[in-house]
Amino acid sequence: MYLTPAPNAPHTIDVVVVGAGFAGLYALHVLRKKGYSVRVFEAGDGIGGTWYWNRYPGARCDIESVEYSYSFDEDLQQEWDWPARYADQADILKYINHVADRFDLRRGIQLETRVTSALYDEAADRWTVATSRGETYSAQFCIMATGCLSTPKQVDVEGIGEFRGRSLHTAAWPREGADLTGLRVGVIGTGSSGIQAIPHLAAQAAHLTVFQRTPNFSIPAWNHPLSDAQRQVHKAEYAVLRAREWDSNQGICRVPVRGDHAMDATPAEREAEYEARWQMGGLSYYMSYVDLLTDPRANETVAEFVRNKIRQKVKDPVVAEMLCPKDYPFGTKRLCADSGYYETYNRDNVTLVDLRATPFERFDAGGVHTADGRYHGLDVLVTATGFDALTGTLSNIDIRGRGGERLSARWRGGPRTALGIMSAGFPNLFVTTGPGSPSVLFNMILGNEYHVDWIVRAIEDLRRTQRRSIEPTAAFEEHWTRHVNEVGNQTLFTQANSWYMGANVPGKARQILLYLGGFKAYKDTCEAVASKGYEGFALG
Ligand code: N01
Repeated sequence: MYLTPAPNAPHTIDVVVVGAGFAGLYALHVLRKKGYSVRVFEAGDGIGGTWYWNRYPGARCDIESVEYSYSFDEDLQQEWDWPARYADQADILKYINHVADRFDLRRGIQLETRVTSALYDEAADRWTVATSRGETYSAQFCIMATGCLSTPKQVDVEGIGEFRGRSLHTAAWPREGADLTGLRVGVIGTGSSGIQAIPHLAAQAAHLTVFQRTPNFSIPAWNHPLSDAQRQVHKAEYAVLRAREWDSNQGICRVPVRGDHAMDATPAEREAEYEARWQMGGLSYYMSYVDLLTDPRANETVAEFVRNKIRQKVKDPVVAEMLCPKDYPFGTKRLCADSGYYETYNRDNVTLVDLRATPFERFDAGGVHTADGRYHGLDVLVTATGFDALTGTLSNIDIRGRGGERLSARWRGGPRTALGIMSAGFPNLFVTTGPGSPSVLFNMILGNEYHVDWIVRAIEDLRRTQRRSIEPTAAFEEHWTRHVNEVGNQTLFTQANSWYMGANVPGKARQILLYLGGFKAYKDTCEAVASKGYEGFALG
């Protein structure tokens, strides 16, 4: 509870949470149960974070829903029925809304409110948080539950503004949908969003032109509805499944996890393994041989296996080769899970344009000229160009810590964090699934639960020991940032121009944004830090 402040005085609360996605809702739930006054600010006019904004046709989770769901409440697990193996965007949003109602969270959330700044007041050891509605809040703690993929990257193609047809971004799809029936549609971007949307766009449009800069590896999702019997089996297995997830590196445990090396296997054994993973579908290759993402020879064996699958699926051999990724290692751009993606190129109304061979030359009101002299007339241009991931949203908020130092300036050469949760000079400011944590390489829902639990334990420990603040030492932050980079450099991830490397946004520092040592090692470190009285952190 907080008292209504005098005019122009800030509202005084314990914790400000920014973002009402999976992390923000869980933070609100846990903190409120422990008696803290909390306010969650959300820019959208609904809750759900990434699942609120990304409502493009075909948007669907690429982790099985029985795993991609909250684990913190057994009753919630038992009462919720997932309709399909991989839930679509609408069903995930329904689930999030159910959680908000079930735990009475809505009264703690302020929608259509963007946090514009967070300024640290050193004398008071508090954050002054300003919102787009002109309010200010004074809070002892700030939790940036802003998500990893929440600032869409607009397409950076010169002259694209000349196009006068309809423009749509997959991460800002109209709530009422977009009827593309009978229209000439172009799509730029063949990452997870594009690959999920393209079969749906092709089914509606009169003609679909896919402008591809880099092909991606995509594995069939083999999505299917779940029967009551299957749901009952899942519900009975939850306790065991969750225990395994918390003890795993990826937090995905419904497929076998291997610990051996592809290069120790015979070609026939590898072929059998890759075929079995193909039949399991989705992201299961990440749980296959441990050397796939560290040894280029091992990586090439699986890359060629998947390329051959593409060649088998796509009838036109020229188009098939255009769709085969060849200039970065398999899995170092996030694998996609698709439903009928490659088959879409067998349709008569779909054209694939290779932008590497024939780049855009000039947009005009009705379409675009490419370097081979062709003109592509378009009514609608869909951009599926991704996000300024992990750091973009935080940089867009004016966050200033000790001495007025801006977080965006401190991170200009690449983010520097302790455990991916805090940054030196920014006391009591926490980030969930932030840069330098396993983040998107671990089951995101569990990763958010883990971070919220760690943060709330730190807040409780401060209260218990009558301290006011926690902040990493510069030395520990330096150590952790170096460690994240050293581990990253032992993998093949650094060879791809991916958003994992910050390489998708012009001008962004190229640095691995994720901790690649696996969740198990990461969790052990976080637990050791906490149990040693927050070793590496200064308690004020
Ligand atoms: O974005 P991306 P996304 N000219 O960055 C292209 C999660 N997600 O929204 O590779 C031409 O992957 C760019 O080309 P290139 C998931 O973690 C999950 O698809 O830079 N092309 C690339 O093809 C995913 O990894 C789910 O050469 C341009 C594409 O745009 C993450 O979100 C579903 C260009 C961007 O791909 C991001 O996926 C959807 C330009 N100027 C998303 N600029 C599921 O759960 C960019 N591109 C299933």
